[in-house]
Amino acid sequence: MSNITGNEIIHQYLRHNKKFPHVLCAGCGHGIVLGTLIRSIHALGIPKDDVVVVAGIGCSGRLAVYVDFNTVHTTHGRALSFATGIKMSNPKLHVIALMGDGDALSIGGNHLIHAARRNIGVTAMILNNNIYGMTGGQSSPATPEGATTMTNPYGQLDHSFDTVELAKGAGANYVARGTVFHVNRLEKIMMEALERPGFSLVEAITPCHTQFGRKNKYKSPVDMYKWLKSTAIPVERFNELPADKRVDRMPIGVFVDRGKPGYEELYYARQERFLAQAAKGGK
Ligand SMILES: Cc1ncc(C[n+]2csc(CCOP(=O)(O)OP(=O)(O)O)c2C)c(N)n1
Ligand code: SF4
Repeated sequence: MSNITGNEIIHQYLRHNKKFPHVLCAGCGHGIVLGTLIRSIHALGIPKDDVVVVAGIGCSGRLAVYVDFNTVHTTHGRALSFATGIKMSNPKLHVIALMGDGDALSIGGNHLIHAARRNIGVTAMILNNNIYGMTGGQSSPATPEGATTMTNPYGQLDHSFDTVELAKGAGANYVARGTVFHVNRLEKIMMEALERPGFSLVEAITPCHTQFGRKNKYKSPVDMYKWLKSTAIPVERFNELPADKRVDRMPIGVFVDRGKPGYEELYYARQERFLAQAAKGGK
């Protein structure tokens, strides 16, 4: 049994001499998500060369540049388009798309629903901090109704997306939500998501005190982590609550686990069938 610690594991996967110091604010949850992803990949024994991390643009998008996998830092909202192409050209790779809530649900929303509908074998991770972090705190589709943001100083009027319900409705194969406060649970979810065929979506709730918290009564990172601790509840317990007790609680855990084969699997199986038919003279 190895005595190697979580931090030592993470250090084996970072681009130490190239990309540090990192740009994240002290207390940002994004680094915890990355650590969780690295430990999950390590625990599953997936070789570095078999992993492709594709990221969009945002503080979350920066994560791809720090890790020593195959990485692609793409354009805003398009991580899933690049990830789809990579998976289709080499289905053996573990393709992971890292996206912020703005990246995945706003400019990239169309790509998200169609990747889920198509069931492409990509693991999508949405780092939901309820805000556009990198560009200064504009509202995103995940900003809660009533929250104060740079673009909604009198409170957000529109409803926010429920990422889990959106992905479920679009047909995603595996849908789960975790938080960076509940790290062990998040790690378990990520391992499952990486192992599942087809399109897996993990929503990781991660605090941005800099752009979201300080305008919404969570001034410090600690306030935000306390909020995660008190709000999140396992989905099994959430489902037993009466409607009035569900208000302001956020279910976490696994919501969908359909186990359907991925698009690429069906595509290549069909291709093989056609090639075999063609070899027999098209019969
Ligand atoms: C096509 C395009 N539009 C807008 C931008 C500006 N932009 C950069 S990051 C970003 C939002 C990032 O928010 P989110 O995806 O939630 O990630 P976070 O920074 O919060 O991790 C925007 C609008 C861009 N880079 N490209
Ligand atoms: S602005 Fe927010 S999301 Fe970006 S690094 Fe700082 S805390 Fe993290």
